[in-house]
Amino acid sequence: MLALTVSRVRRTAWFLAACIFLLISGCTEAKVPTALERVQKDGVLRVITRNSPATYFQDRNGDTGFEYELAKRFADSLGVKLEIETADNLDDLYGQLGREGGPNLAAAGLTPGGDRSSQVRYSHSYLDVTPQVVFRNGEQRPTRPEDLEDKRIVVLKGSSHAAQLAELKKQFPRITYRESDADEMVDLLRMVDVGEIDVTLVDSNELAMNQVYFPNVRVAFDLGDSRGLAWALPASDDNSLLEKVNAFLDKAKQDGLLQRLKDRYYGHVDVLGYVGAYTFAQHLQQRLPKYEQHFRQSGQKLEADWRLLAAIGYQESMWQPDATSKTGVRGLMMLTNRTAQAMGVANRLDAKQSIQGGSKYYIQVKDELPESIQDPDRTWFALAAYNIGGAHLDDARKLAEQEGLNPNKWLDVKKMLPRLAQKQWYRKTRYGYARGGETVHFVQNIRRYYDILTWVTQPQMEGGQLAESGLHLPGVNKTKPQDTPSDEKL
Ligand code: BLG
Repeated sequence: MLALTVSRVRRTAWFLAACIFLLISGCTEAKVPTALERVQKDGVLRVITRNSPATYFQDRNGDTGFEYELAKRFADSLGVKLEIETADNLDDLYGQLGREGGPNLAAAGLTPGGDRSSQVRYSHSYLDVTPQVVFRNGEQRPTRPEDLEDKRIVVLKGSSHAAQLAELKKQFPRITYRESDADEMVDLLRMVDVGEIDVTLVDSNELAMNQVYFPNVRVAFDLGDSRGLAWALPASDDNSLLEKVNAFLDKAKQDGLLQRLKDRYYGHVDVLGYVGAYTFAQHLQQRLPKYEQHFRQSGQKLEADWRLLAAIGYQESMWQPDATSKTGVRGLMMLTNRTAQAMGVANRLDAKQSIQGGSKYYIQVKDELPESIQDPDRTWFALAAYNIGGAHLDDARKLAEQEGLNPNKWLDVKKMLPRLAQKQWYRKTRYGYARGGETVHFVQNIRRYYDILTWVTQPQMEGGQLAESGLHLPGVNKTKPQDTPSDEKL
C-alpha cells in the first residue's frame, strides 16, 4: 500500500515536472525569437559601419560605399530594409555592437583576431587585404620593421594595426606610436601626405581607394600576410543570423557579386598612378571651374549625372577645348567630324558646343544599347561605345558569348575587347580590327575620375577634408549638384 502511494507520488511529481518544463520551454520559444526572426519581424537590418570612402559615405545620390552596397544586398536578400549607423571609432563600433538593443552586425572593414574575438562572432571573410606601412614620398623609405624606430607613427585606436605595432614593439622597443580615436583612415593618410606624421598603417584596399587624394603617400612595405576582412555580430549562442550572413557571403563570392563590388570600388585604383592622380587634382582646381556650368546644364537637360559627363571630358582632353588627336578627332569631348555633324555641333573647338554634343551623343549611344544590358553595366558599355563605336562593341560581345561569358556584363566583355586588336580574333569578327585595349582603359579611367568627382562633391566634403588636404575645389564645391538618376551608379 505504502509502496503504491510512493510510486504514485513519484509519477505525479514527474508528470508535474514535465508539465513545468514544457510550459517554460514553450513560453521561452514564444518570448525569445532568434536574432534572424527579430530582424525579419522588425523588417529592418541594423548595420553599424564607419564613414569613410572605403566603407560607407553619402553623396547626393544617397548612400554608397563597398560595405554599404554589400550590406544593402544582404538586407534585400532577407527582404528587409537596411538601417545604417556610423561609429566614431573602432572602440565605439565594438561598444555599440555589444550593447543591449544595439545593431545586428558591423560591416566596417574589420579584421578578425586579437582581443575582440571573445566579444564578437566574425563571419566568413569577403575580402583579402594586406596591411601596409606607408610613408611620405621624398622622405627616406622604411623597408623593414626596425626602420620604424623613432618615427612619428599614428594608427587608429583599437585597430588590428595597433595590435600589430604592439607586437613589433616587443621586438623593437624604440618603436613608439599613438593610437587616435578622433581620426579616420583618411585623416591619417592626409597627415602622412602633408608630413604631419611619418608613418601610418593602412589596409591595402583602403589605400587603393584613397591614393588619388593623397598623391604623396607611398607604400613602404607590407606588414605581414594578407588576411580576410569579415563582418562582426554580437557574441551570442544564437547563430541564426550569422548562418544567413555566411551563406550570403559565400554566394556573393560564387555568383560574382563580390568581384563586381571590388571592381567598382577597388579594381581600377592603379589606373591613374601617382602622376595622374596629382595632375587630376590640379586640373580639378584650375580647369574644371571654367566648364562646370556646361556639364551641369547638359546633365540637367539630359537627366544624366554631370560628373560622369565631366569625367568623360577629362578622359578625352583633360578639359582642353582645343585638343586634337592624330586622327583629326577634336575638342573637349573629342568628337569625330561625323559625330559633330550628327549632334549639330558647328564648331568642335567651342567648349560649350563640344560638351553639349558629346553629352547628347553619350546618351544616344546608351539608349541604343540592347535592353538586355542593365545598369550599372549599361553605363560602362555606353562609355565603351562612345569610344570604339557600337559595331566593334558588338563584336566584343559576340566573342564573349562564344567564350561562354555573359555578353551583358562589363566584367566579361572587357576581357574580350583587347582581342579586337589581335588578328587571330578580329579576323573572325564582323567589323574587324579595333584598339579595344584602349577602350578598356578609357572606361576604367572615366570610372576613376567619376569616383573622385562623386567623392569630392558629396555634402560633407564641402570645405572639408579635401580642402584641408590641399585639394581645393572652388567651382565644384560652391554650387550644389542637382539630383541625378541612380542608374549611373553601381
Ligand atoms: C569615336 C566616336 C564614335 C565612333 C568611334 O570613334 O571617337 N565618338 C565620338 O565621336 C564621340 O562615334 O564610332 S562609330 O561612329 O560607330 O564608328 C569609332 O570610330 C573619340 C573616339 C576616337 C577617339 N576618341 C571619343 O572617344 C580618338 O580620339 N582616337 C584617336 C586617338 S590617337 O589619334 O591615336 O591619338
